[in-house]
Amino acid sequence: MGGRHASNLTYLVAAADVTAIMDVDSARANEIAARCGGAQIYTDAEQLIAAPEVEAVVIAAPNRFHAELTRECIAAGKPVLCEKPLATGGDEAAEVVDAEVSGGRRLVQVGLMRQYDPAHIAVKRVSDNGAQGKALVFRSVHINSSDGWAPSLDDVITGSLIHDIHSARWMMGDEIVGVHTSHIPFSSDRPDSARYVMVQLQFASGALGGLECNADAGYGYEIEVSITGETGVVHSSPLQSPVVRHSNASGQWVEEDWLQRFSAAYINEAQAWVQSVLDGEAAGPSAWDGYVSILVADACIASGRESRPVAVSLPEKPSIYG
Ligand code: ISE
Repeated sequence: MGGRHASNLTYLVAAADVTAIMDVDSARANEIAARCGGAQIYTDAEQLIAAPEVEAVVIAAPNRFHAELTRECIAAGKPVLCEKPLATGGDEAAEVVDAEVSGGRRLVQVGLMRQYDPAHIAVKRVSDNGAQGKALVFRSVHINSSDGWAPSLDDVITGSLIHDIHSARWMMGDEIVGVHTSHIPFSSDRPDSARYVMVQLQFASGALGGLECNADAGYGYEIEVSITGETGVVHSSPLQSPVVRHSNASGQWVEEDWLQRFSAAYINEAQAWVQSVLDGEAAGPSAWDGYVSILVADACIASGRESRPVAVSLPEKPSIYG
């Protein structure tokens, strides 16, 4: 992801230059720096964050470093785009929110990039215009391929379904107040693994939601979202590629992974972030959105482990988040 963000910021996003790269893999750091026109290589993330030539920071480190590095950026007063998840748990995410609130202004955008995906935006726009009546049910289907890696229930929820949790909140304009998780393990001797996860959502308005994730579909990568209203349904096309008819056959290319499926969303996300840096006002998915998505994810994990519905209670939203 760091390499993709660096390329987007160098070649496809206006008004930004990549001036510094840090990676524990020095060969990869040098390759990306060369690709970005000769950025300065750092071996220490804190030094990169503090560097005067660095005005804003993208964090695409392993998840366990996200919260700490984001707090470092906040302390340095530098805008930061932190890849999801914001943290590895609710308490750690709350510390990021507290640091930002203490500073008195938003500096953090979280990499919940579906908010910049044209297909998701179109579904939300149609639902918001009210043509289908009141929104009753949100659904998402997340088809992934794990390339032989058998993810745990925690991995699937915090690494994959975290996107769908944010989509549910953002697209419905509603808070999630209850979850109920079920899953199918990869094998009976790995009960904590998760090949298929289903989560039922309850929203504060009384609306319902359903999230599904196939962690190892074996054929490609697909994402579909839909909102059912009182008089109709609006849903995205699961595949973005054109339909090809040839030799008495018809078909579509199924994307390989999220980098292919969301290539435009990542560019739109980075351009919006750079514009927010220029404007001096953070926008997009906030640290609060990142925090709430993790609180919901933690509830989904508890529900799956204990095979019971789990309520989600949210603290009061600080005023800096609107
Ligand atoms: C990956 O880390 C992502 O963020 C993708 O957007 C998601 O679809 C995938 O399941 C995750 O593993």
